[in-house]
Amino acid sequence: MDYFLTEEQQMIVDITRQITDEKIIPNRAELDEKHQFPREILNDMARADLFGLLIPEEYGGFGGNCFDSVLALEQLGRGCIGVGTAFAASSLGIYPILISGSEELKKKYLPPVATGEKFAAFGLTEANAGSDASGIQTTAVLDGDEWVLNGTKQWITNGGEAQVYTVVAITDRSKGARGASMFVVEEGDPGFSCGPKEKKMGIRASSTTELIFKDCRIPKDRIIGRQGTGFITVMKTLDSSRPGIAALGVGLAQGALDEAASYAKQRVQFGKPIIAFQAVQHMLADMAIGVESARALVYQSAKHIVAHPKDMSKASSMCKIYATDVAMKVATDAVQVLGGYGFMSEYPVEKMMRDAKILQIYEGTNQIQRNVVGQELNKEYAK
Ligand code: COS
Repeated sequence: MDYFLTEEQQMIVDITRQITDEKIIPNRAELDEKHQFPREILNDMARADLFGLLIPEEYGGFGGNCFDSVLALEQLGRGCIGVGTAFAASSLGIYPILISGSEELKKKYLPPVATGEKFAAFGLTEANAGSDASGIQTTAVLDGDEWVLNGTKQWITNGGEAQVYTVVAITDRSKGARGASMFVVEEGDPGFSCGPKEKKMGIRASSTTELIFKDCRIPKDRIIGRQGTGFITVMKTLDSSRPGIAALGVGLAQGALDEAASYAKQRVQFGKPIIAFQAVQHMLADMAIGVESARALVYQSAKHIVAHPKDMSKASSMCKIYATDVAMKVATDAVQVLGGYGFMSEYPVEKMMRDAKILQIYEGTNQIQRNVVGQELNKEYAK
């Protein structure tokens, strides 16, 4: 369907489509098999200025918005959401600085991330704080001119590969959600290390590790925003980034539909290509309806967020839920259309099905997202 993109938006699609077709698709199986971080592809993306997409021009970026980012991530997701996640996690890592950081932090950290010279990562989750994000245990205590961090973050995307980490820690436990603050931690800071790479069901091209803080000392001015505003920054960060996860879902679903439809045209059984059988046609039709309706909701949600930045939670969660549930369903059905071949790793749909699962889990499970939508509806209908 035609979404009447502007010339600039079409350019973003064209650049990311080319990188996906030429660099990601030919290499995705090997990256998955070797659990290999896609550094070369990310360097290609840096040369195409993609890391600056969301960063304002005054800090060396392209000055794009949520809709631009959705267009880029959809294309990358069509190729491999492991690569797409590594790319998206760098934006996730700098959102807290963009949203709440001081001018000094912006000037120091945004330009090298915009050029792709440095990668970023976002540290929230802990062993006992997943959906219950305000239950984190990591602490930060002010000691003279330094903050001292202690604790362990879990399942952090780009862990061990990033140079800039935005991390949330408790600065005053008595204040609940208002007692958390965010900080910038750099690779090489004393007392900071990353654990080994986790072994995962999918998105194996992305790196996932613990972040370990043992009396990690960082300068006082690395706090992001005011003390006590960390949880709010985290919530706004996730509201901003979830449409990107939704876009990875649209891309993955489109890729799975493409594979299923082209297989169904060439696979002959009972003397006919299987696309001639209504059972297969109906599956493909439902997949296409899912992809197109998810795309429409993601695009519209992104446009709403650009126009109404103070009213993003519901749109962000709605599109994340819908597009990632569609991605899981379409990838599963694509495996079914390919039958036994779909179950084999020489066809890409098996990887797509494994990869799709994380979309329903990370950046807030789809169950928590339904709570967010429900709470927003509760507020709307109280008016
Ligand atoms: N934007 C701005 N502020 C927000 C907000 C949002 N989207 N959501 C909540 N807040 C504010 C609330 O207004 C409240 O502020 P006050 O202290 O002034 O009242 C504060 O944050 C606490 O909110 P709430 O009481 O709703 O927090 P809960 O502890 O109940 O948690 C959920 C709310 C479950 C929605 C939150 O913990 C969450 O998003 N969990 C999922 C985390 C996640 O995505 N993890 C993935 C890790 S990153 S890959």
